[in-house]
Order: sequence, then C-alpha cells, then structure tokens
Amino acid sequence: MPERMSDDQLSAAIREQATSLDFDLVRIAPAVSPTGFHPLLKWLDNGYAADMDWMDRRREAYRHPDGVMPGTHSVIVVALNYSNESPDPTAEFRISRYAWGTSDYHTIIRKRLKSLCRFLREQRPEAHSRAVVDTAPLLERDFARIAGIGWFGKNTMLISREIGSWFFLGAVLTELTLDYDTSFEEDYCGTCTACLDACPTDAFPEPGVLDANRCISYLTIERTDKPISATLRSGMQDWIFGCDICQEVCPWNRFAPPDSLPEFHPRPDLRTTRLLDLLTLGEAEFEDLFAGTPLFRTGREAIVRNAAIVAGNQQASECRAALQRLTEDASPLIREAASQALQQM
Ligand code: B12
Ligand code: SF4
Ligand code: SF4
Repeated sequence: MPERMSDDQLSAAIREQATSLDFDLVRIAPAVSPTGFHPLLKWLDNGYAADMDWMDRRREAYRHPDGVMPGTHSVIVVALNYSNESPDPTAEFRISRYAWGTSDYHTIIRKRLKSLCRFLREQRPEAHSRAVVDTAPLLERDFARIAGIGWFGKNTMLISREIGSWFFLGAVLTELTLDYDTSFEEDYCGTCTACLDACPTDAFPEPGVLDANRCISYLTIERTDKPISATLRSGMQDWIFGCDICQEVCPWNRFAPPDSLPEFHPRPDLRTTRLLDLLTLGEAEFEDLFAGTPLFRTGREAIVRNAAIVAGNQQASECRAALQRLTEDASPLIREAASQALQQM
C-alpha cells in the first residue's frame, strides 16, 4: 500500500494534478465567509440581479461554503483560459469569445473537476468533496481572490497578472484541511476607467458593481422569456450572445496568452454564418448548428430575437423579408423584436 501523503504533500499533488488536467491556474483558499457576502446582499436588494431570482432564493447559502457542502474546510479554485485568436472580423454579428467553439464550458470544466475529486478520494477516501462551476451559491470570484488568483477589476472581472481575465473559474470544495495560498490584496486597475467608459449600455452604476438589467451579456443570454426595452436594444450593437467589450478594452488582456483548449477555438462554420441564416433558423436547424455549445442553453427563441434586434441596429435591408416572416412567428418574443427591427429600418 502506498504511504499516506502529509497534508502539505497532498496540497502540492493537488496543484500538480489540476495542472495536468489542463487548468491554467490552481490555488487553494480556506473555507471562510467571503468579503463579498454583504456586498452581494446589497447587490440583490438593489435589484441588480434582474430576473435571476435563483440567486436571491439562495442568498443565505452564499454566507459560507458550508451552504453548498456542509463541513467544507478548503476551496480549491481553478482557472481555465479560453482566449484564442478572433474569428473573421467581417462577421455580421458577434458572439462572446467563450462561445466561439464546439463545447459548453460547464461540460469541459465539470469533467476535469470530477477527475480532481476522484484523485482526492483515492488519497483520502474518508473526506467528501464536491465540484462546482457557476451554478452553486458560491461567490467564485471572491474565492479566486482569497486563493490568490487576482483582483476584482472595475468591470467586476477577476483579473490575473499572468493571464488577464479571459478565463473561467471552477472550484472543488473539500472537507480536507490543506496548505493555503496567500490572498490577493493589491488592485492593479489604478486610475484606468477604460471598461466603465466603453460599456455601451452604461451597466456600471459604480466601479466594480454591475447592474445586470443593463448588461448585454444578461440581456442576450439570460433574458430568454421577456422582450428587451427599446432604450437598451441599440446599445446591443451587433451582439447576439454575450458581450466582451469591458474585457476587450482592458489593458491587462493585451498580453493574455491565446492558448486555450481546441474546444474553444472558433468553429469554421460560424465564420460563414450570416445574420440572415440566423433569422431563418427553425428548431431543428438551430439544434444542428448549436447543440453542445453555450448558445443551445439560451435556445432558438432568444437567439433569433437577438438576431432580429441586431438586424434592426445594422439597418440590414437584406434581412427585411425574413424579418417580415418573423412578424408571424409562433413566439411573441420574436414577433415583437422583428416588428421593432422593421420599424427601426
Ligand atoms: C450572475 C453571473 C453573471 C451575471 C452578473 C454578472 C456580475 N458582474 O455580477 C451576468 C449574466 C451579467 C454575467 C455576465 C458575465 N459573466 Co458571469 N457569472 C455570474 C455568476 C453565476 C454569479 C456572479 C455573482 O455572484 N454576481 C454578484 C456580484 C455581487 O458578485 P461578483 O461580481 O461575482 O463579485 C463581486 C462582489 O463579491 C464584490 N466584492 C467583493 N468583496 C467586496 C468588498 C467590497 C467592499 C465591495 C464594495 C465589493 C466587494 O466584488 C466582486 C467582483 O466584482 C458567476 C459564477 C459564480 N457562481 O460566481 C459567473 C461569472 C462571474 N461570470 C463569468 C463570465 C465569464 C461572464 C461574462 C464574461 C460572459 C460574457 N462574455 O458574456 C460576462 C461578464 C460581465 C461582467 N462584466 O461581469 C465568469 C467570470 C470569470 C472571471 N475571470 O471573472 C464567472 C465566474 C463564471 C465562471 N464559472 O467562470 N454573469
Ligand atoms: S459585458 Fe458588455 S454590457 Fe455588460 S458590463 Fe461589460 S461592456 Fe457592459
Ligand atoms: S479596463 Fe482598466 S479599470 Fe477596467 S478592469 Fe481593466 S484595468 Fe481595471
């Protein structure tokens, strides 16, 4: 039987294991009540979560990682870079760069985190662990900061001096006590305000605070069952899924390494997809084009609605006939967006 590792040896082995699973950064934080808990309550009370009421429903659970897994002692935080070279700059619409590839990041990260959990179980069968990415009531950026990965930019992104902010976070909560990294206490934004100035919908009520009601990312991805107000539509410019503007302008991303996994690389067929193609997608064609990608979760109805808004913003006259047909679509969301786009033309 192999000799049992000490806690320090195990922490080093966890870092090695996570690196071999393709994670770009791995750090370990103690399970504490995060500094962002009270700011989160204020954020929720201000209504900045928009219709994401699943956050408010679980507000108490964010107080401590115990709210996700009772008995948590440590939070292993990983970062996965998704930066890569741009798709065709002549594209008629924009998709956030995390969604240019063939797979959903939740699937990619969860699979690797589960493998890390298996490794922990082999080493310490008595200790529970749980993999989380995105959906659990855990302030992932706060734990990434406590684990020493980086600081909160004025655009609210967690930024690393090594790899910028084009990365996803994931975590493994464990009952084990491990060797912790030093939390990140500096702020490298300085006097820069590029992200605040560039946001086309004025989504930052103050530096470091984002009002989701106004954020294109929320509007295009999460607001799937309600129309988008006329005042925000033009700010959406040509985004049909997500928005990268407050990261594109960030000086810390100028030297971000473009070396993500192949699953994040731009799909060749998206380079040739036209706005008109999106407006004519039926359910089956939508599935053929986007199954397995992050756009699939948002669904055809919202994506076609977004494409109609973009067609209106671009005064895309070649889309007029398709928009006209969409004014008779079964979905009220699409009918409304198509009529508005035609009026805009
Ligand atoms: C809800 C959500 C959204 C919402 C709201 C975003 C927001 N800024 O809150 C919407 C849909 C708009 C969104 C958009 C995006 N998201 Co999002 N989102 C989440 C989610 C699920 C929860 C975030 C949350 O709790 N927000 C509430 C606010 C209050 O918390 P916060 O911004 O995370 O943390 C802040 C507070 O704690 C505060 N704080 C901490 N301590 C203190 C102390 C004081 C005194 C004060 C005042 C404040 C303070 O500062 C923190 C940073 O701003 C997380 C995953 C997770 N479980 O954490 C992903 C996550 C934050 N999203 C992510 C990504 C990639 C995006 C997008 C880039 C996607 C895209 N391209 O469209 C955009 C970026 C927009 C932006 N500028 O934030 C990544 C971010 C990775 C990173 N490097 O930071 C995460 C971590 C997902 C993941 N697993 O990787 N997202
Ligand atoms: S993602 Fe876009 S809309 Fe949202 S805050 Fe950043 S720049 Fe503004
Ligand atoms: S653009 Fe400037 S202010 Fe905004 S996050 Fe980057 S460094 Fe900070």
